[in-house]
Amino acid sequence: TVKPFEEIPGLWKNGVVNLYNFWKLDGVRNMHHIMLKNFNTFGPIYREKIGYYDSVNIINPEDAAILFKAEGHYPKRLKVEAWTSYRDYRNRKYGVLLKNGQEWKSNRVILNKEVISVKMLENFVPLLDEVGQDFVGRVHKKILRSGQNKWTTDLSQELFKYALESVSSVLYGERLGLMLDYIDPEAQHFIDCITLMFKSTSPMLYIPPGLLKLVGAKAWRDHVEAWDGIFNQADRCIQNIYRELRHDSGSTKKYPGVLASLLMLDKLSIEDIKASVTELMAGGVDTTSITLLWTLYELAKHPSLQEELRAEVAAARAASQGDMLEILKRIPLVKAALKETLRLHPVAVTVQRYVAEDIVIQNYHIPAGTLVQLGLYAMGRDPKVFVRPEQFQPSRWLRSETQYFRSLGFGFGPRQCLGRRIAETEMQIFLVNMLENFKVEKQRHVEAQSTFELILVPDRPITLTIKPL
Ligand code: HEM
Ligand code: 2DC
Repeated sequence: TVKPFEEIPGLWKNGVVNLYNFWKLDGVRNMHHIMLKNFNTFGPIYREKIGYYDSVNIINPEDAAILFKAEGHYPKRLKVEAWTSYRDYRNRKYGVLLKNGQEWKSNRVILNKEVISVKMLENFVPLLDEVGQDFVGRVHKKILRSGQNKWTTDLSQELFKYALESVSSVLYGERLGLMLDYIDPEAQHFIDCITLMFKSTSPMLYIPPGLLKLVGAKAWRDHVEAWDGIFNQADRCIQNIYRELRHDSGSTKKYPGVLASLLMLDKLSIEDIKASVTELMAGGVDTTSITLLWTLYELAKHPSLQEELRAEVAAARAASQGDMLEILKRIPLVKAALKETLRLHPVAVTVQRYVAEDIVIQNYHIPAGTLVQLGLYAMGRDPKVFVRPEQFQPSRWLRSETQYFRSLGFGFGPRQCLGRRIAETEMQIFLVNMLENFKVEKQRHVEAQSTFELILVPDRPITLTIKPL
């Protein structure tokens, strides 16, 4: 017989006491480790309440399948109140990230065609490849200037610029020029604001932003300042395109970018377009850059694997006469390496849904409306789910090992990451270009871990050495 909801193990009876203990343990930055510990203590399902954050947590792929089958027509993930509060405070529209229900669906369906459909790849790939080539050029220059025939550096700032340049070129069909020596200070400010925005969000998962605003807390002030910077910069970019479009209304055949396509399509209001394009621009920086940093880190730790990837890329290039769209169809191991990176170093610590209907997981009844979280980080490291999970082995994704609900780094279903196609393509193109030109090495002793700053990021600078082939 099915056990009642109240019997799910875990600490959920006193949210305030739990919040106090959580804070003492520096729980905010360790939320992924605490989840691991909780699954060890309570088993594959536990309930938790910290502050006002009340959830049921699961780890098994089979249970993930049950969760996503109950997500309904308008899947809803955890409401990040800091983000909605800012928009309410400044009277800005929610984009697709924050909308729910029918309004979310109608916006999302239109955005899907322009942003995540496979058809768009032929438009995106040339734009992204140009950025990839410019990145290679920039690295060559740095190596030359060092006078040592190598470049040793913490690449994160360079990768932020690569990611922003990439997503901007797809959104606006224009380059920002971030691969140059002198970059627009506004663009650098935008990058800093995104990092601050994520960082200042995490405490507000547990303490309502309304309260922090009331007492004038720093987290809230930082958060407002960060989003203000993000919206100002995005507004400037959007205004530019809007003005250009009025002057010559898209007469040329050249692909004009996501924003101009949406404006010409005329199916969403300008305010809706602005809101979602801003979210895409902000969502497109730290996510892909940090994933690429982790990938380079793993490839530096595994030199023979790095050679295997290089050989695959060389063969793909030869078989495709240099056509990048064709190359991308011939690099399964590179794609698997990115999957493997997201298994060990996911950007999102969980994927969550408020379930639309009553369900049964691990023989417990879970009523409709409950917030259920799949612990992505914990699942990726669970030996019951992945053979030798501690090892970075891209080939596991190419063997017959079952993949059933195991590759969820971008979420799942109709509410999955809207930027997924851009992210994947941008990262693949980055790796192709880098592998063809450079070898990546690291100092033996530094072992980086994840730390939670709303997204999971490396807990220390990752210093890599790049050498020409
Ligand atoms: C949502 C991961 C890159 C924009 C999400 C979600 C995840 C995710 C897990 C939630 C999905 C769900 O609830 O099922 C990632 C990862 C990335 C990445 C791992 C890179 C490695 C990007 C990029 C963009 C972007 C490059 C923008 C170009 C968005 C947006 C949503 C979203 C707008 C909300 C979609 C909606 O609610 O309908 N992402 N993301 N992401 N992501 Fe990404
Ligand atoms: C953070 O407990 C931990 O892709 C919380 O590009 C649950 C949670 C809810 C929503 C998740 C968030 C976590 C991590 C960051 C995600 C976000 C949904 C979208 C966002 C995964 C797991 C992200 C990074 C978007 C951000 C776009 C935005 C800045 C405009």
